[in-house]
Amino acid sequence: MLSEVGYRFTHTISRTPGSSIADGLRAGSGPDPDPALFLAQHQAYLDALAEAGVTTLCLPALEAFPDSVFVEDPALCFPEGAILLRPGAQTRLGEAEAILPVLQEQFPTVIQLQGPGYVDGGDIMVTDREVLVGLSARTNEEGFEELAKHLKAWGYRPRMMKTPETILHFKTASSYLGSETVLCTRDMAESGLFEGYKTVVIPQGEEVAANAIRVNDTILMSKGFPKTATLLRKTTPDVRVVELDTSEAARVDGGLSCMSLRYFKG
Ligand code: CIR
Repeated sequence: MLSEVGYRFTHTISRTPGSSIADGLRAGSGPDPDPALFLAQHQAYLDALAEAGVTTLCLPALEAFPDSVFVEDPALCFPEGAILLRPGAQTRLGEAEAILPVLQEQFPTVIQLQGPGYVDGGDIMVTDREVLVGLSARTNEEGFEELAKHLKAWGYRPRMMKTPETILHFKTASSYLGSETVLCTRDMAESGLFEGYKTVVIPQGEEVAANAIRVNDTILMSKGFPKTATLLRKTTPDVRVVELDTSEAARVDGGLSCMSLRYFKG
């Protein structure tokens, strides 16, 4: 197991947002994302990943699956291989089958969860010492148990957590920053979920900024949250903080982590 498995990456896989993105799942009832603007923001995201030192692979849009740009949810990737997950929303389960051939091309080993449980990648936080899995409306205990069996076989330490009820995914409100540090909302920090980790607590009113990603020596965060940007630059001075516009992904409850599978290939 790589000692910096939570943020040291050489490769990413993403998927172009389709024009069906307006049919993506969302809890609220705000305006639809603008497909052209989403595409431009997605390209800027891919450029920022490349700038952070990874080789990016971007798959063609899958119009039949409006949420398929959120490629983090149907799979989980490690240096040892990939695990095909079972997304917990009915309209998204087929995304796993669609990405399987790509994973089989990229990884010598691909494990496929058989069910009947469900796990969304957005509920999984890989830190440098364990794999935290938050139970949610999309991830259940049976899914966790099946995933945990495979993680343990590769030497990882899975731990079952609870995603707070008010949010979609565990990582909607938290992100791993490396060096045993988690960026998270005040609610998550105070819930005790991250006992044993250092926490960087998101300033009030900027909760959306909690979904960030550390990729090598760069943190990608959403634009428009100046207090969080300042806080991150102060608390992680050796890491470059890059702000990206994620307004269109946010309209369908997505953020930065959701738009890539990140992994290390030795
Ligand atoms: C969904 O509800 O599944 C999508 N509209 C958003 C998924 C965001 N994915 C993530 O947080 N990993």
